[in-house]
Amino acid sequence: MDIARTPATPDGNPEMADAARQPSEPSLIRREDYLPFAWLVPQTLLDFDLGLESTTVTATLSVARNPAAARSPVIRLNGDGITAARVEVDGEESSSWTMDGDDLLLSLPGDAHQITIVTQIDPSANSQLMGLYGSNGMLCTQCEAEGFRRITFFPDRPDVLSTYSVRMRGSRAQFPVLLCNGNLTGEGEGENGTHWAEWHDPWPKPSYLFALVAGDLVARSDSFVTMTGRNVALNVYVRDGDLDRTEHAMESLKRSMKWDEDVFGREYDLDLFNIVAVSDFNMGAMENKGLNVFNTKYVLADPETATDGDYDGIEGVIGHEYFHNWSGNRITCRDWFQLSLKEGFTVLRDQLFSQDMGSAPVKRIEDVRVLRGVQFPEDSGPLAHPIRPDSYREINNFYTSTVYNKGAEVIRMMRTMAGEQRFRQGTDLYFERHDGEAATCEDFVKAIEDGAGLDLGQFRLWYSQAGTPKVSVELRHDGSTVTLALRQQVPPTPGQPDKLPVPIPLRIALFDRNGRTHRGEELIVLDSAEAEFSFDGFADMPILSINRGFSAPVTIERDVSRDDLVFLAARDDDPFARYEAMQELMTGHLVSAVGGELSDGDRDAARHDIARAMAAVIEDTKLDDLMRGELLLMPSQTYVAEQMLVADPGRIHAEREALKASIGSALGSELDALYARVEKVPYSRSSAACGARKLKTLVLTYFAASDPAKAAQLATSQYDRADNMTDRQGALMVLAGLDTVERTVKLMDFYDRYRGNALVIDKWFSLQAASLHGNALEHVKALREHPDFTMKNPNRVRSLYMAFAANPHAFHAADGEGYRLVADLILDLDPINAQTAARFVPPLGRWRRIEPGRAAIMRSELERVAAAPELSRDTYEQVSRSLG
Ligand code: B3K
Ligand code: ZN
Repeated sequence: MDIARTPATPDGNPEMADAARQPSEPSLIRREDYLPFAWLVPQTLLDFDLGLESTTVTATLSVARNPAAARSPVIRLNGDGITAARVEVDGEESSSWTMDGDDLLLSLPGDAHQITIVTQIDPSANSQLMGLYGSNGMLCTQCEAEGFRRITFFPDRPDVLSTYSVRMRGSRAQFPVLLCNGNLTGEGEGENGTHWAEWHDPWPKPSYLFALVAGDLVARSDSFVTMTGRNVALNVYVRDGDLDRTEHAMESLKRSMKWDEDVFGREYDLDLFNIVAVSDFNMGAMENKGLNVFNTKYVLADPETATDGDYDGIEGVIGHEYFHNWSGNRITCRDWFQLSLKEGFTVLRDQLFSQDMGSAPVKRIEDVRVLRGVQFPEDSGPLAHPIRPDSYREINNFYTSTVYNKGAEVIRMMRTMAGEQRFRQGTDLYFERHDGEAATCEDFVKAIEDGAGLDLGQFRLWYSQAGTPKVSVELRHDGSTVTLALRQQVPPTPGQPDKLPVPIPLRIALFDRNGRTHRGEELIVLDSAEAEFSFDGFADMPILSINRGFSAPVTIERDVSRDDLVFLAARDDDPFARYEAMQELMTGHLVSAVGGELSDGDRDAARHDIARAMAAVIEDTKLDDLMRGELLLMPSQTYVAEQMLVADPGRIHAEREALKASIGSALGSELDALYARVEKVPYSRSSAACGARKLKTLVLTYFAASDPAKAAQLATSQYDRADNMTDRQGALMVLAGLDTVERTVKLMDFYDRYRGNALVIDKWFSLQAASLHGNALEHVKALREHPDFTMKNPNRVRSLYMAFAANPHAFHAADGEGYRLVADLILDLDPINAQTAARFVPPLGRWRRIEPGRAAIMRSELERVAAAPELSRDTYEQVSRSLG
C-alpha cells in the first residue's frame, strides 16, 4: 500500500492528535485520545558501535500484532532528529517506509516481523542531554520521557514493553567500562584496541528505562543480601578521584534496599545494581532498570565539600530512584498523563524513607515547605494542572512539583485515612495486581480502594482538579459544646472554572484552655462544601490545633489570636502544628504590615509576641536542635507573597528584613548564648550535631539584619574555623549579603580553595546569586561572564540563574532588570538545552500576582521570548500558557 496516504493516526498514537493545529504550533496531546499501540515488541536487540563523535546503532525489533488494539497496516516508529541509514524487514532491505515528520512509518503485511534499522548519531553534538550524549569524555544516556527516539526509531511510549539484549563495542582506552541494564552476559576483546560487552535485561521494560554508559570510570563496590537470601552486587561508578566521596551514596543505597523490604515488602529483582554519576545531567537522577544514572550532585559527598542538606538530598534521591524499581519499573505508566502514578507514589516512598532515617517531624516540615514554596504557587498560577494532567504539548514540562509533590500528598492522604496497616494492604494489592503492566492512576486508586477497604469515589477528584483547596474555619462555643464549622472552596484554575468539593482529611485536637492539654487527636474528613463537627464537654472555648502533620495539602483560613498562636507554638504536642503556629504568627504580621494596616503600636506588639514565642523556643530544653531550627525559621518571601492576591515584592522584602532585625535585637542575648552553645558541638553526622550547625548559621542570619558588623565578625570566624562545608557555606552565605571587606576576601578564598571541584564552585555561584546584597543583580551579570560559567552544564546554569530567580529582592528589582536577565537566559539557552530553558519561564509567569508596574515588565519580557523565531516546543508551551 501507499503509506504516504495513510491517515494521520494509523496506530492510534495519541501524539498524532490535533490535526487542525497551526503549522508552527506544536500539537496538543490529550489524555482522552489514548489508544493502545497496534504492535507488540516482545524483543529488542541493540548493537552499538560506540564513538564520541559517531555512534552507529543497529536496532532489531521483533514485532507482532497487538490483539488488544485495532489492526493497522503500518507501524509508527518514533524518531527525533535521526535518519535511517538502512531499514530491513525479515532480513531483506525494505523500501516500504516513509518519514512522517520525525517518525518512520513502515508498511508491514503480516502478523509478526523482524525489523532492523541502522542509525548513526553524534553524541558530542547533543547539547540537549537527551538520548545518547557525551559528558566529560564518557557516553551516557537519558531516555525519559522521549529520549530513546533520538537514538533509534522505536515505539517510544511507556506502554510498549520489550525485553532488551544489548551488544556494544568501543575503544578500550577511551571506554574501559561498558554498562547497560540488567546482567552482563558476555565480554571480550575486539580488533584495533576495541572491546565489547553484552548485556541482557530479563525484565520487559519501556524504552524510557533503557540506559547505556561507556567511559573511564571507577567503582565503589559492595553487596546486599535480600530478604530471600539473594546476593546483589552493588556499584557506584564515578570518575577517578571521586571515589572517596561515594561512601554516603552506597550506604544510602543499602538502607533504601532494606527499608523497601521492611516497609513495603519489596525485594530487588536483579543480581546487579549499578549507579553512575555524571556531571552533565538535566535533572537529579534517573531510575533506568539496574543502571541508575545520577547527577554527581546526588552522589558525591564528604564533610569538606558537602553540606548537611547535600547529605540528606543524596539519601533521598538514592532512595527515590531505587524505590522506582517497583513503583515505576515493575509497574510503569500506561501513558505520560499517568506520570504521578510512579512519581507521586515514589516521592511519598522517599519521604517516608527519609522520615524513618532521621527526624520524622523535621522531614515532614521540610517537605511541606517545598510544597508551599513551589507547588502552591504553581497551583495558583497560569501553569496550574491536575496531578493527572489532561493535555500537554511537551511532556518534559509536566515533571512538576504538582505531579511529584502534590501527587505524593494525595497518596499520603489515602494513607492517613486508611491507617498504615490498611494502606500497606492496598499497596500490596497494587503491586500484585499490576506487576509487569503499564498501569494508570485509576488502577492505583482502585487497588488502594480494594486492598485498604476505603471508598475513594469522591476522592478521585484530587486527580482531576487543579488548585489548592481553601478551608475556612470557625469555632463556636455554646454551653458545653464546641462546634467546628468548616467550609471549603477549590479555586478556579486555567480551563477549570468550576470545581467540586473534595474529601479533606484533617487531623485536629482541641486544647482545653485551662488544662492546657487536649483530649486526643481526631481525624475528621470534610467532604462537602460546608460541614459542622460538634464536640462535647468543654466548659470554655478551647484552642484548636488543625491540619496537624499537614494531613491535607490545603490552605487554612481562620481568625486566631496571637495569644493562641503563641500558646500552640510553645505547647502543641504535634511538632508540625508548633511550626505552623510560629509561621502563622510571623506570616500574619508580615501580611498586615505589608498591607499598611498597622499602627506603630500594633507593629511593636506583634514583634514583641513573635520575639516572646521565639525566646520560648530557644529556652525549651525538650526540643532537639534540628526542630528548634525549624521553629526559629522565618517564612520565605514567596510564602508571604502567596498569601496576597497581588504582592509588592519590594515591600515584603523590606518588612521581612525589618522583622528579622527586630528579632535579632530583641533576642540578642538569647541568640548569643545559643550561638555559644552550638558553636562548641564538634563535627559529626549525628542529628544533634546537624541541629547545632543549622542553628549556628540561623543565628548569624538574624544578626546580619540587626547588627551587621557583629554578624560579619562572627561569620568570618565561623568561616575560618570551619571543618565542614555546612559551617563554611553558612558563614559565606551570610557574608555574601553584607557590605564588608570580608565578603570579598572570603569569596575569593572559597573560590581558590575549591577551584576545580565543580559541585562546590556551583555553590560559589549560587551564594552570590541568592545573596541579600544590594548589588546581587550586578554580581550575577558579572558572574555570567566568569570563565567558569557555561551554558552547556545544567548544574552551572541552575546554580547561577535559578538561585537568582529565587532571590526576590534581586529578581524583582523595580526597574525590571532581573526579568530581562532571565528572559535573555531563556532565549540564549533554548537552542542549547530546551528542557532546562523552559524551567526558567515559571518565575516570569507569576506576573498576574505581582503589583502592576513590575507585572507589565514581566509580561513584556515573556512576549519578547514568545516572539523569538525558533522556539523549542518546551519553551513555547510554557510561555504561551503563561501569557494566555
Ligand atoms: N524519572 C526521572 C525524571 C525524568 C525527567 C525527564 N524530563 C527522575 C525521577 O523522577 O526519579
Ligand atoms: Zn521519580
